[in-house]
Parts: sequence; structure tokens; C-alpha cells
Amino acid sequence: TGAPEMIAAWSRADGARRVTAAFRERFGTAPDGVWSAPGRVNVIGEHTDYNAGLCLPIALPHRTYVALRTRDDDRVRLASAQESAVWEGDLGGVAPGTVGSWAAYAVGVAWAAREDGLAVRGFDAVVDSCVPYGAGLSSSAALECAVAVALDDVHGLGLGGDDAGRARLASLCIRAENEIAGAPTGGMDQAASLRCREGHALLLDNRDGSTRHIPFDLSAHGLALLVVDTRAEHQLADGQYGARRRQCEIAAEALGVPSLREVEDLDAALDRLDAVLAGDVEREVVRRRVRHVVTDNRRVELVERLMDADDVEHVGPVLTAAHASLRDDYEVSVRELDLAVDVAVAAGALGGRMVGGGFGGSAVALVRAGDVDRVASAVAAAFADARLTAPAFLVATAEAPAGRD
Ligand code: GAF
Repeated sequence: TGAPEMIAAWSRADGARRVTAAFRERFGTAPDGVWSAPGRVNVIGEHTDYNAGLCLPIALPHRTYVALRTRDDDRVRLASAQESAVWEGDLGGVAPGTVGSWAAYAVGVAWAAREDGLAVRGFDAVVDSCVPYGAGLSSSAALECAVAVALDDVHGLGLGGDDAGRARLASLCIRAENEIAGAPTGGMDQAASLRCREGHALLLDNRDGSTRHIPFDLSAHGLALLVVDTRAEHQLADGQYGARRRQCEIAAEALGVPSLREVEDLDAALDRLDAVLAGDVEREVVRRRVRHVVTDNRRVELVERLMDADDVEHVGPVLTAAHASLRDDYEVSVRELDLAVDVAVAAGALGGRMVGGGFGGSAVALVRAGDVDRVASAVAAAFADARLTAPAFLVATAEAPAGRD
């Protein structure tokens, strides 16, 4: 086996050039402009967003680019450098269940903007991306958010200029994903793509939508965040994700709280679930789900304190504890993710965990900067030994949010 494969990020100038050229080729004219939005990796706080909890994502250097030209009518023509088929339709005809392809993530944003009372017309657009697809690094949110900032700009809506406006754009993207694409996700990915700051991780409190920007420059500490795209397919992911959400809702209802964020005393909550759900076949499962959500919120707070104290090395074991919780209590890991984390830690990583929704996708490992190659090689070798598809890698740094190129 050769050197581990690294997933390159395009420079923003390159991304803009590619998508502009593709637009000219497809539509025979120049776009109004190019906008792009990043994928994300979450440092800590998983499956907490839809429980009004805490998470801590960073925006990746890997972005989705959209070249867009507004139209005077309602028509949308949408092409992708990755897909041969063009999606074409009228904005007025878009509704839940009508767009059955990747185009839902783009056209859904225009639909949500209109639902929100914003004056948005049709458009021609071409998208291209270096965010790996299906890797749990938010390729779908990157597409939504790139379209959102593009529409904001071409229609002069003025939302992209401040954080409150960006929070509103994020809510449009979430509606697009939930209602038009039909994925029952929370709001972390869209907030990360629109509201992060370069050089910072975004501490997002999903209870009230408030944020705090925490300086995130691992290289200053001689460290790096290595992302392993396991290339494991997200089979069953949709149904499993929805099932986790339902179990959390059952728990909150049984506990008489609006969300699991309100749980202060974990042991008391677990005892109460034992009593209230006595005889329910899901009782044990629901108790484990609650334990994950409550302890992961605490881990986010712990990582916040460690980062504030410049004690970044001790973040490592917190990541590994989060992985165990996601694997054993939330049951969203798979063999490939466990292998990536176990091998990375054995090869000297300070800690690691699966990231995103799970059932495939990516893991992260906190490593000393000088160990990146060694840890990546060890993971790649373990995958080869296990006859798994070769994983791919990238080093995550905290980059800029969605904007015009
Ligand atoms: C996916 C979802 F899109 C997010 O909203 C979040 O729930 C995440 O899984 C798990 O933390 O990325």
C-alpha cells in the first residue's frame, strides 16, 4: 500500500474559477457571481443539537461553490459538476415531496426563503464541491448555505452581513433540509457553515441559538486534528437518525421537560425513566440515549474550559470518552469508525471519536503535528488488513464561513 490518500481542499480562487467555467459552458453566459460555503467537522457535542444542547464545530477549508445568475421569472435550472442530469422546474411548484434529488438542498433554500416572506426569484446555477460527499462532513449543509448566501446577495436581502441575519439564513437551510430534502436533522451543520469564524470553533447553544467563538489554532500547540473519512456507507442512516430523535422525545416527555437539555441530575433522571417507562420494551435503550446526550453536553463544557485554559492536550481523552458514549450508549458507530479511533489512539493520537450523525462517515483524531503521517498510515494499514475500502484523510483547520468569492 502507498501513502495514505489526502483529500485536498481547493483554494477559493480555484473553486471560483472551476464553477465559473462550468457555468459559462452550461449556460453560455457569465454568472452574477460565485459564492461558497464550507463543510464542517464537529470537535465535540454529537446528537445534542436536536436536544437543545451544545456543540463545537469548525468550518473546514473544503467548500461547495455555486455560480449563480438570477432570472426575471420563476424558473430554476440547476447543474452540478458531479451529476450529469440538470434539474429544472418552477419555484412555485416546489413543495415537500416534489424534489427527489440532490437539487432539493439547493432549490429547497429558495422555497424556504419564499415561505419566510423573502422576495426570491428563479435562477440558473452550477455547483461544484471539494467537500467529500457522504463523509459526514456536511456536504449537504455546504450546498444549502452556499445557495443561501448567493440568494441573499443577488436579491439584496442584507442577511449575510451580520450574525442575526446569518442565523436566519441558517433557519432557511434547515427548513430546506427537513422539509424539502426530507432529512430530519438538527441545526448544527448550517450554523457551522454560516456562523463560524476563521481561526475559531463555534460554541453553539442550540437552546437559544447563542454562540461563542473560541480561538482554535491547534498548530500553535503543536497539534493537529486529523479527519479520517472511513468511506463506510451510511446504510440505514436516515431511519436510525429519526429513531434516535424519537427516543429522545420519548425521554423528554417521560421526564416532563421540554428537552433533554433541562436534565441536571442524570442519576435522578435515569431512576425516573426506570419508573415511568416500567414495562416499556424501549426503557433500557431510552435510558442509554439520555445518558449519552447529558454526558456529551458536559463534555462540550469540559472542552470549553480546557480550551480557555490553553490545555488542549487534555481534550484528547474527552474525545475518546465521547466515542465510547456514541458507540455504547447512542449506538451510532460502526466497525470502521471504531477501528479508525482505536488504531489512531494506539498509534499515539491523544484521543479520537466518530463525528457527525454516524453509521459511516468520518472520525477525528487529535494528534501531535509530527504524528499526522504516522497515525494516518497506521489507520490506512489497519483498514487494508481488515480488507476494508481504503480510507482518506484531511487535516482540519478552522476556516471562513459562507460568503461571496
Ligand atoms: C448530522 C445532523 F445533520 C446534525 O444536525 C447533527 O444532529 C449531527 O448529525 C449529530 O450531531 O450531522
